[in-house]
Amino acid sequence: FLSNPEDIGVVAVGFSGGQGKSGVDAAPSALIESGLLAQLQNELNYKLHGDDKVNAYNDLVPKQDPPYRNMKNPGTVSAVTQRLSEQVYAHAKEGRMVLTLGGDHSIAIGTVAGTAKAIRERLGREIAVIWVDAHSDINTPETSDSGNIHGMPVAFITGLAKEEKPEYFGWLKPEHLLNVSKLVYIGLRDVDAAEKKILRENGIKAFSMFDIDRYGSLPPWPSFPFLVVYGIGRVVEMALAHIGNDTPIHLSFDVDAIDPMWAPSTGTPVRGGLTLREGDFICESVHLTGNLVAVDLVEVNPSLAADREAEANETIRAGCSIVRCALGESLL
Ligand code: B3U
Ligand code: MN
Ligand code: MN
Repeated sequence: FLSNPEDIGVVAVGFSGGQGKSGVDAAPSALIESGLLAQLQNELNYKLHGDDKVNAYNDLVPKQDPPYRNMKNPGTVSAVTQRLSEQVYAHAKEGRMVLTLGGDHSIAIGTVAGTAKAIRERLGREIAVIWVDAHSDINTPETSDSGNIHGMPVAFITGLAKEEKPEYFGWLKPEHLLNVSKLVYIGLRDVDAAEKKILRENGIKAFSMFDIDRYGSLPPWPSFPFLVVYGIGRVVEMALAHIGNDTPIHLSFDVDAIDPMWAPSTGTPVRGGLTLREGDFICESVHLTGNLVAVDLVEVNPSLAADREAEANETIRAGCSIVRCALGESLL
């Protein structure tokens, strides 16, 4: 194990400034109230560190925060992710696995920066990131149509988007960054044309929903034609092979990777996604490597639901399942 297997640092991030819809800031408390942390403690026997109070970072919100290089709320997101990177760093430096409950996906600028730096210092190793998402979140400020920073975190943590000004992500230093060769995506199905170009030009490993389907196969036994072998197993195998054995893994899980059938309450749902089982399977497989050093769960938005109660609860349940699987719950 690359982190103390029993110790988890929890950071609850009630932040929505990386995109335009309110409500995603209420996810950490909803997840916690549904019993997630209690289960980790009482059923999975983890020792939790850090308070279970939700960080709102209101002290960091500048009075005015005009767009910069086309980014919305740039000063706020920069300041919040910088503070978050320090919180995550402090846990990871102590050898704890870090669980971050978001919040929109812009917060991964902070979480990945924090683990990358801590693991470099503690183990002298570069981390790998498995980014599970319907979207690739790799727009640069210039390629983004929306200006929403939750569509840009990967560009910042890989250094593909550069900025000198410390108040606008210039605080990101080489020790915070992720090597693009150590990044792998699973679940993509809504990728902007400019993002596809970035993925191609940088040779970034990505498994889309199409890949998950096409690596599935019919069984070799003609008498059981109803048995299909699903592609997720092979995709996860290839993803793990790409980042290499015994590489510390940061799992950044956007709940919108899961099909809206199970996770409807999210800012930008996209149909044709992972089944809940496939999402859980990814997490279980990553847990089994023994190399997991950090998990983010982001983009749960309990207030975005046609039938508020039922859909929000389903999405929270899906999020809790994802986290528990990443922490080994379902393995015997
Ligand atoms: N690629 C689009 C849409 C998007 C990205 N991430 C989410 N939506 N959740 C953008 O805004 O950059
Ligand atoms: Mn995302
Ligand atoms: Mn997404």
